[in-house]
Amino acid sequence: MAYSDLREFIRALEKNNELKRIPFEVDPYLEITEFADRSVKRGGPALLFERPKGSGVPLLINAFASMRRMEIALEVGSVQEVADRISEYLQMQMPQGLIGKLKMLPKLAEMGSAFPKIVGEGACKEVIRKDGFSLSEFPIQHCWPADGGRFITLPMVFSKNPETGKRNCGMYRMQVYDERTTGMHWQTHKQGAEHYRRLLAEGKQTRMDVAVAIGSDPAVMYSAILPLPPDLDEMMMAGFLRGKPVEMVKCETCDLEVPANAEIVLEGYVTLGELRREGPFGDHTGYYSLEDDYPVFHVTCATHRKSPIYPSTIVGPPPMEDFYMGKAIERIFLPLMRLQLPEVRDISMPAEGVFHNLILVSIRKSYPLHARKVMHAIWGLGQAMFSKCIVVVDEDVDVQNVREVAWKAFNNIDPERDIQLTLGPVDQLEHASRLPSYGSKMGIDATRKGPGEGFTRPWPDEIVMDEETKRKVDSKWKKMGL
Ligand SMILES: Cc1cc2nc3c(=O)[nH]c(=O)nc-3n(C[C@H](O)[C@H](O)[C@H](O)COP(=O)(O)O)c2cc1C
Ligand SMILES: [Mn+2]
Repeated sequence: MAYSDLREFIRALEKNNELKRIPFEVDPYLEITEFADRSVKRGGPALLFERPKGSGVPLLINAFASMRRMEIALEVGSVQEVADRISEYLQMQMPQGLIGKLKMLPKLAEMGSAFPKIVGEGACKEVIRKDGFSLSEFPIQHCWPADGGRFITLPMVFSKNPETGKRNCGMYRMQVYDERTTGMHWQTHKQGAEHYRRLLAEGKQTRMDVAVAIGSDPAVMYSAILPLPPDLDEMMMAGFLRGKPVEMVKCETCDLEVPANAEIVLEGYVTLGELRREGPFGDHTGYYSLEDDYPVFHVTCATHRKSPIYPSTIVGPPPMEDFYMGKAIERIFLPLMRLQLPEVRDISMPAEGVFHNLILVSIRKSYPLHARKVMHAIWGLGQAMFSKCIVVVDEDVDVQNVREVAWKAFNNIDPERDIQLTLGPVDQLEHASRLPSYGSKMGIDATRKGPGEGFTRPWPDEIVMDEETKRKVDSKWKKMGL
């Protein structure tokens, strides 16, 4: 019940034969990437590099890189159990109206006694270093050949909303510039960037406190990537996921709290208005994301366990570790999406669509242009707004089966009529749009059309063999030894 920290998770992976220790020296400069990439593509285990070149700190990678490992991380037999748990809470007292339903989200966490707890001390403070430390002590990967440098790839970045005081935790990569300075790659649409913008607009202070935790129990680490509504505390969601409140400790040098069980904590600040070139970085699109200007994180204090473990990941041509993390999000968030869009039966984000490029949706269609309504709703729904292409099919199509979707969707569309083009915000990693964060989207209505949509021709039936013939052939088939 509820891993106490990263080490306990590592032990669980090991017990399940899902982790391999690498006792010899491997270079965090490119080499670890090649190990991790090959391993994930071949369905191999998580890897614990005990001797990363140039550092005394072991490096863990691919800890979430399969559905089985996601299940171990979330302590379930199937990720669907988490979705079912959420559904149960949602069904307990269905509130009325959209606002009521959104208000239900914090309730969810409350019911699981998920509120984080502030505690006086934590293992993350076994060693406290306000001077004489360097980021170069950690085995921070240089992931791909044309990367702009070394990047911390699995950080939990904590900040506070200056207006509401609410905490946020997001996973935003950090490029190492020197011993105590990194980039802070929170993209425009993310909460860290929103906090930064508000503080800058207020004009009352010159710095924004930021704390970064690296390595914690898996529910806490995973919560950093969840597309939660703004001001919904990821630590509450983590508490709900692990079934036990997350223990937080106050930082030494800034007004923030971090998970007490963290392996490594970097405390510091971002100077408002200070930007620096960040990237390029071999990204989860399978392409290098281009250089751009991002805020700079100054580390004022590093705290860590006596012998910390540094968790990392790589992104690149799919599928990678983040695909499995995203697949679990797809399952866990479906009940929440269905609060507002009950007509949605299932959704799927195939690996090749790298999350934002493609989402397949099956719906129970009830009225003309229903598929368009669903598209527009998805384009207005949290981070689903990034969806570049949405394919909407009828409920009898299994969206987990990409071949079935392609077969039926291409059969069913009259392209001129069924394609919806629109403009909207696009993921900052999108490289094909005419401007950064500004681009078009395409929805394909591949549902069956009816007279209400001006379609009066008969619609053909799908080909299915009758049961009697199948039975007859079953026995003859066996007789033939086929
Ligand atoms: C491995 C990994 C790396 C990520 N890197 C970034 C990043 O550099 N910048 C970013 O804005 N989002 C990144 N994300 C996605 C965010 O973590 C995700 O959108 C999260 O929901 C943001 O949280 P927020 O809504 O609290 O800002 C990454 C996700 C993963 C799984
Ligand atoms: Mn958030």
